[in-house]
Amino acid sequence: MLTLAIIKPDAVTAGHTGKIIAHLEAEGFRIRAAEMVNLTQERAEQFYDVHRERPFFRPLVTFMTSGPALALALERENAVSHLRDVIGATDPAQAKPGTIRRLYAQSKERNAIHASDSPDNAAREVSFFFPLYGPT
Ligand code: 3AN
Repeated sequence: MLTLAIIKPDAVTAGHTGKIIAHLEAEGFRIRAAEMVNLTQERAEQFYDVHRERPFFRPLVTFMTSGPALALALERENAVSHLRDVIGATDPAQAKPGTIRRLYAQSKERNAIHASDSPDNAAREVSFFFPLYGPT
């Protein structure tokens, strides 16, 4: 099973990419596809379309287009739910010790990593970045 992660611009810019990849590999995820992306405003809006009406939508799009981000298609048993456990809560202050967000995130917005939140969204999000990969 595949899921999508994005190492966000805050973590890439801070030089945490390698440590986060090592953390993911240690949790048994295999990298099946990877691309450093500079999201345009249009692409970021499309990706976060479900959040369009939320108050944090505009700043989120601005943040996600502020620098390079690393999109990863990750494979593992129970990939979606395990990755959600490994990244921790949206707010790093609420994230459990040892989770990626607890270790590397700065705030609810600058929270180091994205992970798909359901198998349906994982399929949509993997093909959003890796259309040649086909359905998961
Ligand atoms: P998660 O990334 O944990 O699935 P979502 O899907 O609720 O969280 O939110 C998507 C993204 O929107 C988050 N990763 C975060 O960057 C941003 N976000 C969510 N809630 C807030 C908030 N209250 N204030 C600022 N940014 C937020």
